Amino acid sequence: MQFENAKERARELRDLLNYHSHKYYVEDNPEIGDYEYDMLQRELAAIEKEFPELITPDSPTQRVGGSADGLFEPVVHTVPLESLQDAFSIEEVRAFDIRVKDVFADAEYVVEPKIDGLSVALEYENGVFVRGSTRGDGIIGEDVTANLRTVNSIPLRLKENVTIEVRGEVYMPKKVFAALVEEQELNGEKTFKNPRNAAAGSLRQKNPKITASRNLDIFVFNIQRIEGVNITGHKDSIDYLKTLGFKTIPFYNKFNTVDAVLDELSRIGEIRSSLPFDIDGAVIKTDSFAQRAEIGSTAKFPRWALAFKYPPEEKETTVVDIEVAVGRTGVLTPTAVFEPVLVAGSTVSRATLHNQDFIDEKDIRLGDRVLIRKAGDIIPEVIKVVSHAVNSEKFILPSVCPSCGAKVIREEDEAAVRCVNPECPAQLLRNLIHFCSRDAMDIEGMGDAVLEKLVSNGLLSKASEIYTLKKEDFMTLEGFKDKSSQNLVDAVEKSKQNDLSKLVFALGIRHVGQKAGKILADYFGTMENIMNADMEQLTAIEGFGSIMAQSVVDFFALPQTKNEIEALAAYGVNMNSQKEKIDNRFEGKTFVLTGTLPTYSRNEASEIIEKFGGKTASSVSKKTSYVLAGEDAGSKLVKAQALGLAIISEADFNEMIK
Ligand code: 0OX
Repeated sequence: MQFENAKERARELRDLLNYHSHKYYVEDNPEIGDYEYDMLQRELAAIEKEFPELITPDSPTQRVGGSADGLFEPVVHTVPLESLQDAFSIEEVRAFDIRVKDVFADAEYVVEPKIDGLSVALEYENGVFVRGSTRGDGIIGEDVTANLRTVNSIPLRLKENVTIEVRGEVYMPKKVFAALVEEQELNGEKTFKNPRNAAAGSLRQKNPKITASRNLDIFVFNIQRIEGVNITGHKDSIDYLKTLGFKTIPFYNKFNTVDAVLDELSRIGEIRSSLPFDIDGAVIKTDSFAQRAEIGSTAKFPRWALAFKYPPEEKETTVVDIEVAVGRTGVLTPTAVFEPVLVAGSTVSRATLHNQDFIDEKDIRLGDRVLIRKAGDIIPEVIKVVSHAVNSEKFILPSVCPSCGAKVIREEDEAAVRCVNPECPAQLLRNLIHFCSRDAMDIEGMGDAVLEKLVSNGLLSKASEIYTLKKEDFMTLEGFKDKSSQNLVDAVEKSKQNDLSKLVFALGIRHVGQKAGKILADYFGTMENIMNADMEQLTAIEGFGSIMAQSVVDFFALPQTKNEIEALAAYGVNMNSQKEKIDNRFEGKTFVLTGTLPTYSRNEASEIIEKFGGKTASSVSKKTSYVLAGEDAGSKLVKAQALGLAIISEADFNEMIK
């Protein structure tokens, strides 16, 4: 394609894609299907690949993949992002109205939902999105432009070429949150507590691809500053933001009496649980900007606005059972089972009771009437006991493991009661599931169901036995044929080559997660060295506390551990770290790689740095020790020069590692 034609078509495609993206993400009213959209996007990407000079910052192809450089740099807000005075009662709302009406008897109010997310400022120059930042303390926030670009409802170009800064609330829709928590639970990861934490965590990712995968959304509700446009009231300003292409706060009705405001507050309270996003209240704002200026602000809040907070919805129900389950680490976890009740939009029938201390503190007993709510409107919890059942008794966790019958123990300073029998079947199955999971030995196909069958058929009683299983063993399982059995044998075989870090994590040592597994493997190089490590050596490792160290020492002191490791080694499982240390000459040093090096790839250079005990980081900061720069080094080099850092070439680097 000729350059001129390409230029014209690229412009056309950008406009088309922006139009359809707005229809889909902002208006929720798509005109074309996903397939057609993808085709247009692909065509634009192809043109931009051929003519990179045609890429514009507002191109829909630029949502993900922006550089992480500059991420989280401080941003001084030109107009502070103020916070709101809270009110919890009708009286407080009436008092607010009296204060406002005292200054302006004709004041009108806008009532809008208070979205439970995190506030951000979006800056546009001549209609193009140039920077986005978090609220921070209202005065200084952090630059999260690359991550905000991935939020599809944030327009990269506005429908008018205005220079404007707006404020909005980034949030995670309830459905997206529920799916994310489910995935985190499945992967055995720590789960986010509520959609707000999830949104905040997702926006502060170093990798914009992760943010993109989190499906965040936004509601814009304020003009922070604007050039050359005159708007006199809040409602008009939101109408205008909508015409620019923003996804605006979903309802913002105007009222002139406090009674009408109170009615609106109850209306929002009633529909709250059916909204697809979390709100933690409603905001009442004086509409007229001139009146706002007169009414003014205190040191902390504007006097012209108020946040009315709804109490979380609470319901009463009966505890019909308290189930006790044994986790992979042997911890006994009690769960209350209720008569199902509808709370905050969904039916609740279970809630964790955490541990004996939690049960004692609230004195929860079988048959009790209890008050429950959903924390963060999602996770059910027991608030308190309303009344005990007649003839009820205190609930005490069993003294023996419900799975194997072994006596359970409660260690000092620990809330948890634990079964420590290493042969406990409940732990066995969970240990095996963990052993085979993706971040551990990554044995594809060895999921919960297969392992459960192998255990119940008596084919598996410890992890090392996985390596003795034959094709015929798998073929005894229901639904397993020649091919599927062979696939499992191959997957088991392949896992023998895993790096030591995966095996260390797979062993399921208490307090040793994936990261600690890698630290141990990288530091000691071989399983033998790890097994022989003492407290002194372990606590000397950065990032390794005494609790972790003690747990490692205790684990390897067990005779059954030694037997397991010997068996695994005998079956050919790799016991060495690919990252064997040469020496520690780069200890405490951080390298940043930039540009193309004459001989090493980035990975090769990083491996070498790690072998000498150093670290690599992706962005330049004051903490960087060396910037290893090759050809075409870009902004990182400029920044390194500005900071006066040591900049070295590959030749210098080779000298250092001689
Ligand atoms: C929200 C929200 C937050 C503007 C002036 C003081 C606070 N979370 O939905 N803040 C504001 O207003 C700002 N409005 C909102 N709707």
